[in-house]
Amino acid sequence: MKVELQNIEIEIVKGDISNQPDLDAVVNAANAELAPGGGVAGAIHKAAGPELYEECKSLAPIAPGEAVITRAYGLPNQFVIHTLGPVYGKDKPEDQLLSNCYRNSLKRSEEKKLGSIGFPGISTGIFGYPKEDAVSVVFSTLVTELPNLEHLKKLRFVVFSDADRELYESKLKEVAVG
Ligand code: AR6
Repeated sequence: MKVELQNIEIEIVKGDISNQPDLDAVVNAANAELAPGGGVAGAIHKAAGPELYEECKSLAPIAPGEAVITRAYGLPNQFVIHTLGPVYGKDKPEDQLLSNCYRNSLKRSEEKKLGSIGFPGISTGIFGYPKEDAVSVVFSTLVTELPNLEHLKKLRFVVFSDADRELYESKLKEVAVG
């Protein structure tokens, strides 16, 4: 699904965040140490190779809601933006921290004048954030942030299952209708 909002193309795609060759940057659902882990972080570090963690070490640790940017090494993108989502039930207020992840990732992207970025569902895997609630936070943040984006032309949400794709699509339709 593809929708244009305020001159930015918003896409929902089922796929692997570590294999999005047409995007300038992909976002990593990182851990505080910016180390390779499971899920998204595992896939990103595996595809990028060990140099990524070497660069990450100098930027860690990060706090929930923060985002930092590195080169992408073996990934087919220019940059990786690493953000630490809240652990659901532990890091509070979780909705604000999750919103900060998206806002700060977009800030890093704008600082580098990037034209395209891909996001996974931050916190919705190992960190346990309920998907419906997370997607509501994602789109309310997006609506607030879109007017601040000068360089971004394409924003892709990369989801891992058909159920997640349908959830994102139904929320995006609500936003697109207004
Ligand atoms: N591409 C796109 N989406 C994916 C992929 C992939 N390759 N792999 C998983 N997902 P998670 P978190 C989905 O657990 O909850 C790590 O070990 C997945 O279905 O990667 O923020 C880190 O080191 C889920 O919906 O991130 C941290 O310790 C979403 O992406 C911790 O897990 C996020 O799942 C971060 O946990």
